[in-house]
Amino acid sequence: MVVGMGLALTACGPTAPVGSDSAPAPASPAPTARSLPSSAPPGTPRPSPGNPDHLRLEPFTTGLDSPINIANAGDGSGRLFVNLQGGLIRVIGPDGSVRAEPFLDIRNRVLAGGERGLLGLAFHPNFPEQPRIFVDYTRTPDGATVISEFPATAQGADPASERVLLLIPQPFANHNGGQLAFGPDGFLYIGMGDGGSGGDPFGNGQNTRALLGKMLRIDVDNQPAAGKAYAIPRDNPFAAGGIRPGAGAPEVWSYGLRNPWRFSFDTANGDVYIGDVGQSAWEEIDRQAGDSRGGENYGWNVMEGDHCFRQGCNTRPFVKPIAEYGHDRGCAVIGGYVYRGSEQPVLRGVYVFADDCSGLVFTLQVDAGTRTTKLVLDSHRAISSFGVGENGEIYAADLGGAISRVVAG
Ligand SMILES: [Ca+2]
Repeated sequence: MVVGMGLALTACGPTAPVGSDSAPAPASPAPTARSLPSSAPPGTPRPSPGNPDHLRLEPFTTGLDSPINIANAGDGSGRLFVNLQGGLIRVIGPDGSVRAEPFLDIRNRVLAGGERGLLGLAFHPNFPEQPRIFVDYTRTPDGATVISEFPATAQGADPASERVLLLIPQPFANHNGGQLAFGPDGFLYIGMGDGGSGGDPFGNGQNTRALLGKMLRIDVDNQPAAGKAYAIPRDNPFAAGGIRPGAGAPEVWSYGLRNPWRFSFDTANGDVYIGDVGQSAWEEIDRQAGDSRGGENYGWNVMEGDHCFRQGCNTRPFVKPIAEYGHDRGCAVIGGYVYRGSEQPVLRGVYVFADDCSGLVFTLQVDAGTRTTKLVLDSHRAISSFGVGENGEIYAADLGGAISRVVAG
């Protein structure tokens, strides 16, 4: 558990950082106390072309205080921007060096610990011409989710110029979602958990009028809608131009989610991959096709993974996961990315994801159409998030403080 800031996750259980209510999982060794078994000494040529069935984590940087999100600015600088749970954004140079000055410091307004903190970051897709960043955090003192915009230069964002776009009350401390990402359509997608506790006691996942238990989609570029700080995309499923106008909140894009802690777009085709953290038995990956019109119902809290959560349920109305694994292999899925970089051709079209509790890393060969989950690494790390650099390389953050590049073995 993360008890205050700065402590590595050493075991996992009822208050795991990303939302499991399951029984405790095996403890992980201290992440930094162990060298990677397959790490080559410096200067050793990397095996080529590499083995996509045995990934490893190549050290990139260390010493960060509970890193939980990785983003890039798309500005040609080659930098990574890493959210620290307590409310800082750190800048990592292309050589792995950590800049002393934070990019943003909002520790004074972030409530952090457990599953709370500075959870998400997205640069405007036209940054720096559009000099704005967007963050998702749980605020002090009540833990409500705040989605905010800050003006930003290449050097940093001004904490005094926050503009709150969306404020979503959180009934419990856990299941806050937190991922932000712009889609190829230019809209901002927001992952929201079901509000917490266990079993979704308020039924938020299936309530299309609630903003909890959802993927939301908003427009941050056009004239705000009446009473809102953002515009509503006309073709959102419950908006005027959508498939079921008026049948839900206009911000809702898809629903039936429990805790979509991390999701990503496949840059090749716009498909969306959602890692939805399970309750007590099943962890799942959901996929939404790039040409979707929204409105998918991913099943929670009627289904958990591909199984009835409510006994004897009718499974037909729901979009089933493309992959799942049981709690014999972990307790909180960390959704990842489809590799579309150029340096490791052997990984092209491979979706990489992990489990926070067990440290296991998995892949799906999505371009090959397979739904078979393959175990590719036992990392012994508390992986909190994946991210991609501007070069398309995939990086992993772990709560022990490291950022590593994911490479074929
Ligand atoms: Ca589901």
